[in-house]
Amino acid sequence: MHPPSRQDYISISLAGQGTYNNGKQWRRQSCWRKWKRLSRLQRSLILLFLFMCGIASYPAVTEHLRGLTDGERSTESNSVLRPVFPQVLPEPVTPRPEPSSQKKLSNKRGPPILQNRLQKKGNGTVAVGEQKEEGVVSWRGAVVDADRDTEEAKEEESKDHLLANHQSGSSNQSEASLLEAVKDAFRHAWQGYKDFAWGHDELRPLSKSYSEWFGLGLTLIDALDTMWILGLKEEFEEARTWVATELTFNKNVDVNLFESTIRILGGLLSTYHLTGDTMFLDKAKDIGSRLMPAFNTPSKIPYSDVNIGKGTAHPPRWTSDSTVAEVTSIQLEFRELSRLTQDPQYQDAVAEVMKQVHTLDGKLDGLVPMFINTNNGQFTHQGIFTLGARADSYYEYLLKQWIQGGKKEDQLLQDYAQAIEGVKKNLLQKSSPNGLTFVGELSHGQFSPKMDHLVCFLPGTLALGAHHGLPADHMDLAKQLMETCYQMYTQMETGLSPEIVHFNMHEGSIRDIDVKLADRHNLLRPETVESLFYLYRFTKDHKYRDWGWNILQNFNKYTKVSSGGYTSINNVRDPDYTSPRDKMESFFLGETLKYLYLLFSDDPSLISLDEYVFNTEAHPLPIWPSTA
Ligand code: DMJ
Repeated sequence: MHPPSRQDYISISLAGQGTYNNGKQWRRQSCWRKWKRLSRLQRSLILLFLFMCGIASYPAVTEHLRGLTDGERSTESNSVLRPVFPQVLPEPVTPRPEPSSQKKLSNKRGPPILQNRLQKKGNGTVAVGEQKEEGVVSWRGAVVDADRDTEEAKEEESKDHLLANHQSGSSNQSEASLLEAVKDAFRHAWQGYKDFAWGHDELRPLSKSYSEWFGLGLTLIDALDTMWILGLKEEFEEARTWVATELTFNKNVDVNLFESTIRILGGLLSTYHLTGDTMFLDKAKDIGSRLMPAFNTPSKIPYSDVNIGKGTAHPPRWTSDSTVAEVTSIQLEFRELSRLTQDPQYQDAVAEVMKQVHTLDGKLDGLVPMFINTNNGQFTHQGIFTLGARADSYYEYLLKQWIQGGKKEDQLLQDYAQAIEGVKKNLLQKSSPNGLTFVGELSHGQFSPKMDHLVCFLPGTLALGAHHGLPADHMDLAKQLMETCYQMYTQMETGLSPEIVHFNMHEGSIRDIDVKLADRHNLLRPETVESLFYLYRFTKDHKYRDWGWNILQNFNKYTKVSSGGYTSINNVRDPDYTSPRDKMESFFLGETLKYLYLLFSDDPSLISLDEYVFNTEAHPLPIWPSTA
């Protein structure tokens, strides 16, 4: 079914009925004549309208430029925009090459709705969901392919629609049916990847093609342990064969140290542990050793990028800085590689980073800035503190390294505990009117009520800490933040969270959460369902499952592509017009669906949290035995 055609823009027609055969000159004269004919009142109204449009778009655009987030390292990498405040964010990411066989999609930025809605088709203006070129139609935001068998598509749509409209939760369903729903979602996502992107980094489900980042089969590797945990043996075996026979790291390609560590090295190590198959360990050793040149810097703080074929490393073109979260969130994986290979070089390299960061000036009550210089080893762009992009997993890995090492490394624990106190003191506030607890940001002493979806890892990490003996008030805070993260979903018209929200703090506000135009996208991110998994494991409170169930239904309703795969969307605020982005991030299979499955499982021994610690890409690594 096609959505009713909509007029989502205001048209001011200054041209007359005449033809356009005299070119630009004619148009300019005609417009000027028409303008002169308007009354003073009419002209003033038009000018006022244009002025208001300019004012309205300014904050959203500047915020968007300033707020390039972690995920946008990968998703917006084609952009050449520079941030407005270069002292905060030196430059966006390295462009990712698109395969030449693919049609280039527009990578324009700016308010996504306007950008996509006004695409011309013949003489008319159509919504992107109506575009037939790529075989896509949109029905109440549910994405289906035009070339799909109609009956089959209708049946699936109505199933999703029914489910989404019965968001009473998961309580009246058996554990088996909940687990099966996640398996269905995985199979559907996998089918799309298999059909259109096999062996490539990411599926582009609408254009039925793929995108490359490193050219290393990122989605396939990220998904290996998820398939194992979900018991999808056939799919796993096929993927294993590809890894064994096709995957090679002997490639002249620049990879991001952090992303390839958490997704590739982490994915291979965890699959090795789950399966006992040494082929995965051999591959892990190969990529691990190829990443080591990143640490050859004057300060030993690693560069962001490594050429795994040439053995050379370098910072981004525009700076000699690395991101703090990136250099401090590779430790679990490198430490484990050392333990398995009995070769200390990996652990030594990442321990040196932690040692230096521990002693650095420029922290605020244990909170760290977002950048660190690879020449002098000092923090740069100081004075800005966030639990979101570029700092987030620093905090996560303090706690998790401590757990991984058997709770012996006191410095890690102290840094973590101090940072949580720092969060409470400097970043925690309540919204109005409903008093939602949220984590904002601080910029040179100025508080901003901005919270990235990425921050929603924090309830889970706090709960994990409390489970491992940290103060009980960490659990209280975890529960409050969990509620807030869920509200970020449920208060949106699609029931899916945007990338970034702003909380209202002034008395008399009518709603707690605002979303700027440029922040309305959803990238199928895992952080909220990740935290729901921890909260449910530790409390057994069924509301967390219900919440996860509702989120899954909304992913199915608004992001599922019927010809296979799921897509990120641009607009969580309009169920009729979600504006799909045509990209399935590898973490949807690596993390989001895995955490949903674990959330719905009542078996605490399925990846026991007393035996495993998840890396930041949801790959479980063993907690070291006490003799290690
Ligand atoms: C993942 O790659 C990891 O979870 C990372 O720590 C944060 N960003 C994405 C998921 O949102």
